[in-house]
Amino acid sequence: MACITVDINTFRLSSPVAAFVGLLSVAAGLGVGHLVAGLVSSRASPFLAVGNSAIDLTPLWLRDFAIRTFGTYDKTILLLGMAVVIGLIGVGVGLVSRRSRTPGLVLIVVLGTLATAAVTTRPKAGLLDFLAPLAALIASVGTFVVLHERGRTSGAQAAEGATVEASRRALLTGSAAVVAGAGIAAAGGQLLAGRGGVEASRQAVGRIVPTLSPQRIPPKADFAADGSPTFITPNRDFYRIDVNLTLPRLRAEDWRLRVHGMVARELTLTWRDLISRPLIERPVTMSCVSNEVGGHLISTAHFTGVSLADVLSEVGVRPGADQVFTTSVDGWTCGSPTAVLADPGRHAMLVIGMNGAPLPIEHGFPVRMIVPGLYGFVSGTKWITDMELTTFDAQRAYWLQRGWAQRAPMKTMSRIDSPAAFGRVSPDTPITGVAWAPTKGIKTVEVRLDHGPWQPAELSTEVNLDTWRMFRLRGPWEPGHHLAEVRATDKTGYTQTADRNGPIPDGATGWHSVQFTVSELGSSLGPGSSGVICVNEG
Ligand SMILES: Nc1nc2c(c(=O)[nH]1)N[C@H]1C(S)=C(S)[C@@H](COP(=O)(O)O)O[C@H]1N2
Ligand SMILES: [Mo]
Repeated sequence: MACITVDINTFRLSSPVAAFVGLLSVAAGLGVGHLVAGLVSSRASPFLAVGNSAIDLTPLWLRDFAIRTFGTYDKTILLLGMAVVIGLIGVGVGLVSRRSRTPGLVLIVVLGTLATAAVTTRPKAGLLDFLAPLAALIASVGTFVVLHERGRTSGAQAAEGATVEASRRALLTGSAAVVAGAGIAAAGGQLLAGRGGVEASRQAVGRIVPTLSPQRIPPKADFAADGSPTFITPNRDFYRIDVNLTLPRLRAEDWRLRVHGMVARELTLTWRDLISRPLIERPVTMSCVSNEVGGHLISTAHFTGVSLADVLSEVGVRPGADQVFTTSVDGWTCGSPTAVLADPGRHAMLVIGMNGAPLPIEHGFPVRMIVPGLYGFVSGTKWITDMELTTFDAQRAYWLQRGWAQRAPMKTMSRIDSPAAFGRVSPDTPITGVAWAPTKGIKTVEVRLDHGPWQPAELSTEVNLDTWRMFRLRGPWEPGHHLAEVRATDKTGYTQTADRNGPIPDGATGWHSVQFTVSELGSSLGPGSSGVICVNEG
C-alpha cells in the first residue's frame, strides 16, 4: 500500500477555507468587542468607533455628496459599506495565511491597533473603553489560531488520504460555534447598550405643556391639499441630521447643563430646574446648511422650552464674549453668536418639547438648543450638556474645523413641491410649494413658466416671521412640456439670487425649477391631478 507523506508544516490551506477562517476571526473580534462595549460604554465598540472616526475624518465634499446622494440614510450606507470592507479585510487575513498563520496574526494585530486608536481617540473616551478593543483583539487572535489549526489538520489529513471525518467535523463545529458566538455577542452588546432606561425616562416626562399660552396655527397656513408640505411637520417626518451612528442615551434625571466661561455667575441647570421655569412654545422652521436647492432638509415644529435670553441674562455675560460655545454629551460642538442668543426678540430656546411630546431621542432628548434663523450646525445642539461663553477666536466648533462657515444665518429660499419634477398633471393643477426667510419673513413669491414673465403667487396665512410660508399659483396651463421656476423676496426687500451655489460653506443659493408635462384633459393624470379629491385640514 503506497503512502504519500504530507508534512503538516508545509501544507497550505485551500483558498476558501483560508478566507473563511480569516472572515470568522475578524467577525469574532467585532462581536466580542461590541459585547464588552455594551458592558462598558457604547462608544467603545470597535465597529462603531471606526465608523464614527470615519465620519469625523470624512472630507467636506464627501460628506456633502453622501448627504445629497443618500439623504438621511447615509448612516445605514456607511455601516453597510464598513461591514463589506471589514469582511474583505477578513478574507485577506485568511488568504495571506494559507501556508503560515504569521502574516494573518500580524494583520489582526494591526487591525486591533487601529480599532484601539479609533476607540481611545473618541471624545470623552474613558480608561475602561480600552477593554472593548482589547477583548476584540484577544477573541480575534484566539479564533484565528484555533480555526487555522483545525483547517490545516483537516486539509493535511485529506491530502494523506486518511479518514477526515473527525478533523473536518472539528473545523465545522468550531466555525459554527464562532458564527453563533459572534452573533450572540454582538446582539448582546446591542441590548446592553440600550439599557439604562432612556425610553422609560422619556415616557415618564409625559406631555410637555407650555406655561404661557402658545401660538395656534391659523387656518390656511398651508396648501397641503394642493401639494405643499403641511405647516407643522409631524415628529416622525422631521428631517434628522447628526454625526451619530448610535444615539446618545441621556436620562432626563441625569441631565445637567453647565453654563460657564466669560460670565459673572456660573450656573448649573438640572431637569427639575428647567421644567420649573416658565415654558414658552413657538412654531419654528429649522433647516440644515447641507440642504440643496429644492432639498427636503427643512421642517417646522412647535418647540417648547426655556428662553435662552433669560438664562444668559441671569449668568451675566461679560463684555467681549461674542460666542456661545455648546457641547453635546458625546463631544460634538457648536458655536453661535452671543448677540443673537441674548436677544429676547429672537426666541432662542433650550428646548424640551417638540409638537407637545418630549423631544424624540434622535432630536436631542432630553434637551437641545433651537435658534430661529440660524442653520442647525451653528445653533441646534442636541443632547446639550455644556454652554461656555467665550470668543470666536478662542474656540472652533466641529463643522468650522471641517471647512464650514463660522456664522451661518438661514438664507431666503423657496422650493416647488407640486408638480413633482417630470410629473404629468392636468391643465388646472396649481403650482405649489414653500418659501422661507426665517426672522425676516416672506414678502412675495413669484413663479414663471418657460422663462415668461414672473407672476406673483398667492401666499398662505403668515404664522410668524420664523416659519416657512406656502405659495400657490393657479393655472390653467397649456398642454405640453413646461419649466416652472420660483423665487422669493423677503421683507427686507431682498430677492433670491439666481446664482446657483452648493451648500458649502454657508448654504446653497439659486432658484428651484421643475420640468413637468401637462396632459390634455381626459388623458392619464398624475399626482396632484384634479381627479383626486382632497380635503383641506385648514
Ligand atoms: N449633538 C449634535 N447636535 C447637532 C448635530 C450633531 O451632529 N450632533 N447636528 C446639527 C445639525 S448639522 C443640524 S442641521 C441639526 C438637525 O437637527 P434635527 O436632526 O433635529 O433636525 O442638529 C444640529 N445639532
Ligand atoms: Mo445641518
